[in-house]
Amino acid sequence: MNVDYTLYLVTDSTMVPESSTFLKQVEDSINAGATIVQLREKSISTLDFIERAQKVHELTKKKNIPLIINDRIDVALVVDAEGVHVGQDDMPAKLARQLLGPNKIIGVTCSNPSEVQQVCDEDVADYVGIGTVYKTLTKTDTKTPMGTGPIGIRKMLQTLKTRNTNRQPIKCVAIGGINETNVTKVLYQCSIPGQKLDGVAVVSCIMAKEDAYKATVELQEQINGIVPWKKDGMSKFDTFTYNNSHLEIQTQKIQKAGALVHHITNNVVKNFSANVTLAIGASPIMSELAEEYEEFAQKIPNISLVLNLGTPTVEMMQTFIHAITTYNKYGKHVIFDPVAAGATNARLECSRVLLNAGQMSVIKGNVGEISAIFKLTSTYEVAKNEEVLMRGVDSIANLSEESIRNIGYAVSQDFKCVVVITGPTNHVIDAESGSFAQVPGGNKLMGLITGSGCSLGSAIGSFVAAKADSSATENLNLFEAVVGAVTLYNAAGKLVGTKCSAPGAFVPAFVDSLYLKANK
Ligand code: 3NM
Repeated sequence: MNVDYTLYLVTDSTMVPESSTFLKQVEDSINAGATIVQLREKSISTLDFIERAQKVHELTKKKNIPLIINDRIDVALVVDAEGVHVGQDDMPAKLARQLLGPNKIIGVTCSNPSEVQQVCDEDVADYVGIGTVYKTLTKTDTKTPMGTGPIGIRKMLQTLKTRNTNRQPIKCVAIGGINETNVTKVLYQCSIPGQKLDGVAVVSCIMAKEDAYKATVELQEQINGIVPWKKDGMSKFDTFTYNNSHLEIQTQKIQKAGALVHHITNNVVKNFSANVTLAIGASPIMSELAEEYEEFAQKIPNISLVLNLGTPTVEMMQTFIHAITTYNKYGKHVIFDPVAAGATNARLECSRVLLNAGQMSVIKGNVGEISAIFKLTSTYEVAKNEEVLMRGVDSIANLSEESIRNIGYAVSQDFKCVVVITGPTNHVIDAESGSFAQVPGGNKLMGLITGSGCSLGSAIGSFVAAKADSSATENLNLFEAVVGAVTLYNAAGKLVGTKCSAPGAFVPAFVDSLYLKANK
């Protein structure tokens, strides 16, 4: 049976609005385009379950879509449903297969890579339901009640991919907290090269809606529509050599466009970062007032957001999340600096939460920080690189340039963003287009002043914000904008290094140097 898992409706009779009935919700959703239905009833009698299953089966048969029964193999057999779905504590899939024979669909709930691995090893299931993607009120006893986010889903997809290569694939749908506002994000972010979701499974965003037909149509439109998360197109090249004539074009554009860089950054670098932004020709906004973010992101055309994890607090995390979702909503670029992500597990967890909360355009860090983020990628378990040492903010890892680039590539691939790894040589990587640039470092005095790394984020923010100027004729892409920022920043550092021998005087000289280079 060729099953379409695209929009998988899982029923729940407890959340049907008063204005409707259970069967009407299911029928409306089927008529509006649900592609497969699972009858999930946790607290009704066997007799009622059978009657309900028979009625729902009439509806699904009319549309020629499969009916899957949750947990109850006996009910599935009685109504001759097309399949069953079992959880980890239900009847083992192997036994279900023995009872149901080879032609029925069997699905299994999985919450982590080892559960997926087990399904792969047993090799009797047709699909896995992987979750919980995001926190949900529908099922509160899941193994990951706060949600695995796309990061956790990608790790499960990696396990599935290993099994699926060159074989009849086990299909997969994601479940948990998916709705019309995040479905395109889920489909975009929950994918790795060679393995994507076959669909999404939803309960409340259809069953609890006043108009289940409209809710289903809306979801289908989102699923079939243009993915707003997609980055702008990029040309293909192996190693990108930055043309200095681009720099002039880009810096002029920053000034012409009135680029604004909204920073939510750490207490140590605020002043320096604001000065760097101004020197380049953009304007800094240092706002931690969440209430104004909607206005910024909606009303200011050339604005970007720099998120810096330097001095995080519990309250700041909420502000960060609000900022990410708001800037994502309006398609504005977010630059993420996971400061000291490798220093403590708590900081890595902050990074995980933020990376799960939305889509970053750029992740920038030193080798230690990007190596920490690498742990969150789907390839980490496979590639476990024992050489990678993490010791806080300092880049101490003795990694080869090739290993650094591979780590950056993995991060870029999973998080679908441009990655900048700073150091004596800076690496700028975009896995999607296979673009890679090496930018020579600035000056070693940059390592002796606070904020030289953080303020590179401001430079990137300035270039990336200006890139959004649609009136400009030059079509420089995101990757090129980032390379431009890294080039300017380091060239300015290098220039100062020739005149300055100590860190104190370096700071003002560096701001001047940036200004002069950007205003040539
Ligand atoms: N299984 P909603 S989450 C039935 O994580 C179910 O395995 C889950 O409901 C899992 O779409 C879930 O309303 C409920 O968030 C999902």
